[in-house]
Amino acid sequence: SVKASDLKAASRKKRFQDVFPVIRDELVAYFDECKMPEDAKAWFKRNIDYNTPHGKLNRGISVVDTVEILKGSSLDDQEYFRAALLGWCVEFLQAYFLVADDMMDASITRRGQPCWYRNPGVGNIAINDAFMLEACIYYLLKKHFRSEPYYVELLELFHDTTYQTEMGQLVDLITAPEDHVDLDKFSLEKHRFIVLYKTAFYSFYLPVALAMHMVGIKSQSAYDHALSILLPLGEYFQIQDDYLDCFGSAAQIGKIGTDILDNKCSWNINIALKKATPEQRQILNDNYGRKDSECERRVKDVFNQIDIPRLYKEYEDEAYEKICTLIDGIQESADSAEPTLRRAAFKAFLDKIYKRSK
Ligand code: GPP
Ligand code: MG
Ligand code: MG
Ligand code: MG
Repeated sequence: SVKASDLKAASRKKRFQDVFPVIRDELVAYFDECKMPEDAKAWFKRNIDYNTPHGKLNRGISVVDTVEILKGSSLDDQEYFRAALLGWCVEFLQAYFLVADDMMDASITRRGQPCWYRNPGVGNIAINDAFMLEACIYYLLKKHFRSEPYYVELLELFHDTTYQTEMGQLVDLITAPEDHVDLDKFSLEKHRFIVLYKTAFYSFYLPVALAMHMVGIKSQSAYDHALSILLPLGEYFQIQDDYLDCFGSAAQIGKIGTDILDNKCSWNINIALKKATPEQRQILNDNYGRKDSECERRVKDVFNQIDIPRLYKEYEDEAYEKICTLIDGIQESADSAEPTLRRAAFKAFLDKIYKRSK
């Protein structure tokens, strides 16, 4: 049976998606203003349409959800559009990262379709297409938020989180050299650093902080408090991503996992290294990070012997408990001059990802 909460989530997603063509048309209209050639305009539109709207949209929708919860009442059409526009800016940032990440990770599919760079005639043009997806963010912010008192805060937030994500991506990449496998370089501490930077800031802190600016929250301690909950939430999310890379189904996650082939410092390998017998460790040393599907299979066999799926379920329960405790620590004060943090905003975000299989 279809649950009422699923129907509600579906209609919220639909409302958010309905904003997308409006935003896309604004971006494409600027190409007309600039007298860009028709073929360039068509390319840009195809880039946006292919790479931006087909994901789960959790990050984007969370901006809207959080604005509503913090404001404490539903949004009128204009408020909804502006919150959704900020949400779509997060989705443009995500699109930019993914187009580039798939080239760096030599991935095959994304969101159930070929990675953008693998489309006929695209190839390295995808590098410029990624930059253009990023540029869309600042075009939209300028057009719609330039006269807001928090405009500079929005700009800084996007710039800072982009920088943090790139710092995390740097460590992710240099910890996974293509030509030299050294599992001694991996550790759960290293993994934690990578995932906080490459994922948690942009996927969790950014959407909530945008919403906080929109409803007029100025106190730095409120942002710090939000961060202290959203970083563990982001860590949990990326551990799910790492787990699903190996144990999820491609049909569900919409992408074919590459972490073993790519020599990634992922959660699975770090847990396996902690538990492996000397014999298993030798198999991992000999087969991890080799661009060979037979080697990949041998690594997966060891992961299964160690029962990573069971250890993951244990981790997931612990992480959920820990994050709930953090959320419960929020003091909701009604008599404050500006809106304050709300437990429901964080709970909504947590519930979107708890026990996800895609
Ligand atoms: C997720 O890593 C991190 C990103 C997508 C950020 C990329 C950052 C850039 C600066 C390009 P992942 O490779 O595990 O993601 P996925 O599994 O979706 O490929
Ligand atoms: Mg990747
Ligand atoms: Mg990557
Ligand atoms: Mg991954």
